Amino acid sequence: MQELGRLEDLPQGYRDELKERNLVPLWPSLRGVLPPKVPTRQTQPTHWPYQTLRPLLLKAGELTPIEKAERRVLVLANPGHGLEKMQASAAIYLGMQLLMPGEWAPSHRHTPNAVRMIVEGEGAYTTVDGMKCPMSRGDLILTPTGLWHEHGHDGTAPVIWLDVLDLPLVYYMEASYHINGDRQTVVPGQGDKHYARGGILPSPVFERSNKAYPMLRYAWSDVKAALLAMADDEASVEALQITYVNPETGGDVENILGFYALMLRPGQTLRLPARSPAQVFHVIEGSMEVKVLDSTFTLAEADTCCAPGYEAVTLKNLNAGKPSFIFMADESPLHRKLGVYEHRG
Ligand code: GTQ
Repeated sequence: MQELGRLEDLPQGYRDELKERNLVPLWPSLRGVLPPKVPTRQTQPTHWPYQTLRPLLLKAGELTPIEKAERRVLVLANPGHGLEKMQASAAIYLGMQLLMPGEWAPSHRHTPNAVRMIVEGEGAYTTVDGMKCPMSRGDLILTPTGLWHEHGHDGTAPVIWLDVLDLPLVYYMEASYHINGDRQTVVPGQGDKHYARGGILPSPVFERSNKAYPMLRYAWSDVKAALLAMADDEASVEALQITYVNPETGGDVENILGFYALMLRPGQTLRLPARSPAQVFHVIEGSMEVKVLDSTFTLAEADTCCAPGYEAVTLKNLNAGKPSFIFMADESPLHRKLGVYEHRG
C-alpha cells in the first residue's frame, strides 16, 4: 500500500499556521480513520467474573448509601477503551446494580435506552411507565428511551441486576441527559402477561396497541420454556436462539441494541460467525467457555464477557449433562439501521 506523507514531512511554519486556523491535513491520519479491510477496535475481549464482582458490589452497599448513589452500580468497563470511559464496546454500557431491602432508587427518565437482566435476589421491582415489573432471576425488563423508571425492594436479601444501556453511543452523539421525576402511580391492567404467548395479541375493542413499547417485562420462565420447546422439537437446529422482540411489530425491542437468549445443549460447541457488531454474553444458567481472538474465558453462572465486532466467537457448554442458558446483547439494530451491518462467513 502507498505510504502517505507524515505530519513531520511538513514545514513547522505551515503546521503552526494550520493549527492556528483550526485546520488539519487529512493524509497523515487517513489510514488511521480508514484502516484497510478491518476497523480499528478499542473493544478488547473482557471477562467480568461474578464471584469477584459480587463482594465488591456488596461492599459498595456498605460504603455508599442509596441516597448518595441514586443508582448503586459498578460499571463493567472495557480496559481497551480506558476504564474512565465506562463502556464495554463502542455502543454498549454494562453495569451491575445493587438494591438492598427497603431501598428506593428514585424516578427518572433519560435519552439512552436501558434493559435489566436480573441476576440475583427476589422482592425487588422496577416501575416503568406506570407498570410495576417484578424482578426475578433471568427476567429482562426494558426501560426504553424517555420512559420514567424507578426501582424498589420489598424483599429481605440484596437484589442485583445487570444494566445494559446504549449510553456510550448516545453520549457520543451529545444527546445524553436525564430528568428527575416524582414517584410514579402504578397503572394496573398493562401487565407483561398480555403478550406472554407468541402468535396472539391483545386487541381490546378491535384496536391493537399503538404504544412504541407495548411489552416491558420478559419473564425468564417464558423464555426458558420457549428454548426448551425448540430444543425438543428441532433436534437438528444448531443454534437454539430467541430474539426479544416488540410483539406488536416483530422488530427489535429497542432501537439501538439487540437482545437474545441462547440455549447450548449439553456439551455443545457453537461457532458464531464474524459479524460487524460487538457482543455481550451473560450466563443465566450453567457455564460456558468463550473463545474470541486470543482469549479463552471460562464463564461460570452470572459471569459476563464482551467480544469486539468483526470476530468469530466460539461458545462451548462446559457441562456434558445439562444445558446452559445465555443472555446476549449486541449492536445489530444500530448497525442495520446505519447500513454498516455485515457478516463474514
Ligand atoms: O437504573 O436507571 O446502570 O439511569 C446507569 C444509569 C442504571 C438506572 C445504570 C441509570 C440506571
